[in-house]
Amino acid sequence: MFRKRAGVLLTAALLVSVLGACGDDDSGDGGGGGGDKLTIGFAQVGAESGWRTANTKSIQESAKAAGVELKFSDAQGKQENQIKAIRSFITQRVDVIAFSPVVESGWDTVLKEAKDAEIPVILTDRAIDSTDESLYESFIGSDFVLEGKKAGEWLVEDEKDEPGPVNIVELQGTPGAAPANDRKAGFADAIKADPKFKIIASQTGQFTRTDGKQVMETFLKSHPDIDVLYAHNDDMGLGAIEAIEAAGKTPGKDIKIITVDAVKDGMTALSEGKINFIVECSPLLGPQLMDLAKTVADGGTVDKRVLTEETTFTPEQAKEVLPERKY
Ligand code: GYE
Repeated sequence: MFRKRAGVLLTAALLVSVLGACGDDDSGDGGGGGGDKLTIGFAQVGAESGWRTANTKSIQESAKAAGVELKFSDAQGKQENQIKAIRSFITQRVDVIAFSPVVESGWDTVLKEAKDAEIPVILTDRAIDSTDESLYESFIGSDFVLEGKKAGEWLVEDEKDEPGPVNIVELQGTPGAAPANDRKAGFADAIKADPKFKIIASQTGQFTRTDGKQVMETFLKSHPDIDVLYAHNDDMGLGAIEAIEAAGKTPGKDIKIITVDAVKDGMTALSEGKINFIVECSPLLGPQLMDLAKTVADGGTVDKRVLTEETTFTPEQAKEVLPERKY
């Protein structure tokens, strides 16, 4: 289908170059005006966390390196803004649309519009909740359920000789976002076999430092007996550390802290023993996204699911890798 559109475009480009008599075009791109440079419209979630900042940088830098024209839009955490951005990319007739869905549901209508316009879509970082897999070409990103599981499994192992109860508070990501839903589910699954693990409070901290701090303050006020904090990202964990210290407690000792992401600030806190364990989630999706976009734009086939490889870190491991950590 896309080949057909490419064919139409090529014919149009040829017509333009003939009609425009632009004989002095020696750029070598053959398009008589840069017409065959791949254009990607990317609708980003926002700038809520260190992870997101690193992800944006990765996408922008790799677009530049790959000679791709990137139309970048920041949705400031709002689904309606992302939908608007996607519609504008359709109107501008970009070659490929990529986006990281703020929430999982509610995408079918706008993605059908992209499909009708024969513009391929690549989901980046987060999945959508739709039964129609034909609405996108590929989904590149992490396995968030597995990340939650790794967090829970570490805790189970770390507490194996303790009688319990182990009182856990949880800071969830943005409500309805795939990483919030899945990291919650994976963690719950890993701890469920032993009733000594009790999630005594669980609330969203919106993936931000400010909200992480605020919610942790309320947790600390209503629960004097918190043993563990599980935060769905580093930033909320870092905000919570401020609240814990302000309450006169020692993060990493009085309250064990587990987070997800492994961005530089998180890894620094881990190396200082303020966080006890981090599950890595890589934001460096740019280079693979460019490759996928080029392939789909050329009419090639790509894997429906491209999984990111990730590890976990203890304080000792954080100390080792921190000097070379790029983000
Ligand atoms: O973990 C969090 C960010 O979707 C994987 O979004 C991403 C998450 C990441 O705000 O820090």
